[in-house]
Amino acid sequence: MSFNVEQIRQDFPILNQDINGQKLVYLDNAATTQKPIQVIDAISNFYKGYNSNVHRGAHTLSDRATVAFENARVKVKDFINAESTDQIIWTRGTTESINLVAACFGGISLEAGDQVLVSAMEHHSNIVPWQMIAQTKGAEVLAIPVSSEGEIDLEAFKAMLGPKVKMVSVGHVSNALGTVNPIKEIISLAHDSGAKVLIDGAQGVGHWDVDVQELDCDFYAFSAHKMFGPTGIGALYGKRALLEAMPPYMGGGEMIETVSFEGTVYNKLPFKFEAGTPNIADAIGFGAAIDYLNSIDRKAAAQHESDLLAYCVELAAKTEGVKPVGTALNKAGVFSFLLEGAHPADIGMLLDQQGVAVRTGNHCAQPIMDQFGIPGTARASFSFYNTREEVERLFAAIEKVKMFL
Ligand code: 7TS
Repeated sequence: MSFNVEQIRQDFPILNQDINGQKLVYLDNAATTQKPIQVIDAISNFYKGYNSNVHRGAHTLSDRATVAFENARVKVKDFINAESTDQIIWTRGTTESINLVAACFGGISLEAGDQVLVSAMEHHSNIVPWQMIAQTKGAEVLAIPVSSEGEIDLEAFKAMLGPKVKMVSVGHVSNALGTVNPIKEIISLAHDSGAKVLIDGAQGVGHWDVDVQELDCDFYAFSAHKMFGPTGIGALYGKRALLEAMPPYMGGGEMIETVSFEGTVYNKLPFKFEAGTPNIADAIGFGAAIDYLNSIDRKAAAQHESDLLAYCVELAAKTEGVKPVGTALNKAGVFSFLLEGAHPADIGMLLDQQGVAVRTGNHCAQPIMDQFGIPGTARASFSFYNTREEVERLFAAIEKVKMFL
């Protein structure tokens, strides 16, 4: 296994195009990563060759679809080292995974006066579902303080823990700032205090190995589209005892064993949480994305991303007017920044005119932007298919933005 960025780029046909007259520089990987041809082919081959509904056992195509669909679940299970495929629930993505836990686990575990702790830099999808269930239960959602560098204040966190805290829900990596949180320590502290822990892995699992058993998290939520797979599919890992104790999320076909007006018996795990015809094609595409990740040297890929970030920080320091937002010691390949005298939306538009795609705004993390007293940032986020030349293109484009403004 070797890692060669030029070779890797051949797998991503979308990268090889001009945008607004310039070669595309795609630096919006935290929003969604691009898809390798292997994933695109897996989805296309499903529709061309064996599209059929699953778990019906009705005919050969249905059997083929079921085998591929369940095989994808095995790939996800192995990828995060879950104990069993029973503990891998297909969802539409991180957002749905967190909503499921908030509604179903929050529904049975939260009582009036209880507390849910999230960090102050969470994505909205790891804040709002907790607020929704807390409101119906008379519980409250409290923010664990985050420093001006973008690091969770562990001392403050320890002080907040206590018998009222039933759930701690934090991101593996902040999408807005790039901070890699000390989740192992957070999980262990929360457990010592009797709380359960959900890790929002949207920005984590695509970048380096995640072992849910070693982490000992109670839930881990993630999206395929941020790890080179398709949109509309993701997964929730949960500890078996918790998933068993939780009621279903939605009712319908697939999630039942028997239905009668006298009483319905729910299906076993994982199907209890999978009402309706699932997203079969994209689950298979997700499996292909995992095969792809397993086929590259992931350690070298992670090192490459980290080198790109370091190069970006180095060039930023030499560029007058650029102010990084989020300077934690342990960071993933996310560079959020402000440019003196420019609104983030204008930066994004002017970079786009030069073929450079970044995201601007509050990155669905409004509370931390409010804390910093800014409306948002421009954000370049790197993947292993990005190059040093592309980082240089970003800063050359920023120089032009400065001239325009
Ligand atoms: N959690 C984090 C940390 C995220 O970065 C995102 C999406 C989500 C949850 C929600 O994931 P979804 O797949 O269910 O939408 N983050 C971003 C982003 O940074 N730019 O666009 C989406």
